[in-house]
Amino acid sequence: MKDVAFVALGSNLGAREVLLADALKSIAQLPDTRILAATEVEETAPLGPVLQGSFLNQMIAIETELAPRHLLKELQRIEREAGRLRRERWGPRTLDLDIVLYNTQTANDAGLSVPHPEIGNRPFWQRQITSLRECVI
Ligand code: PH2
Ligand code: MG
Ligand code: MG
Repeated sequence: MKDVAFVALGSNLGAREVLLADALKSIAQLPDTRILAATEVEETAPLGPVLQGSFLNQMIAIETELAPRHLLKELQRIEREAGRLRRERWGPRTLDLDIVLYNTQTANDAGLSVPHPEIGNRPFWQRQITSLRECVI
């Protein structure tokens, strides 16, 4: 059965707009996965403890047959291909792809928490979720 997931895209290092656009293309090419809707890209002030440059953030709704763990694996591969290095937690990154929601499912194991634990702390995610829900449902 196909599931609907919301995936957040973020970048605050390098050619941010190009990195987000390329990520969208890579996600569109995942097996058994289709992009249903995408929000505008917005510039957001960095949240969290690290002093760093501002982010470009966007969110997409996808329909996918990949289970959450498999989707996460593919998203991490796309992050690596975008030159993502895992250095400082919460630090600057070329590309961050986070599963924010996956249907009504919840998961809470190593490296995979769904809904994303930061969902309540990011006003731009709240806006993006609302706007995607208007398109998708
Ligand atoms: N991601 C973080 C830390 N801080 N701030 C903004 N504005 N946007 C992000 O995507 C973001 C952040 C860690 O994932
Ligand atoms: Mg993140
Ligand atoms: Mg992440």
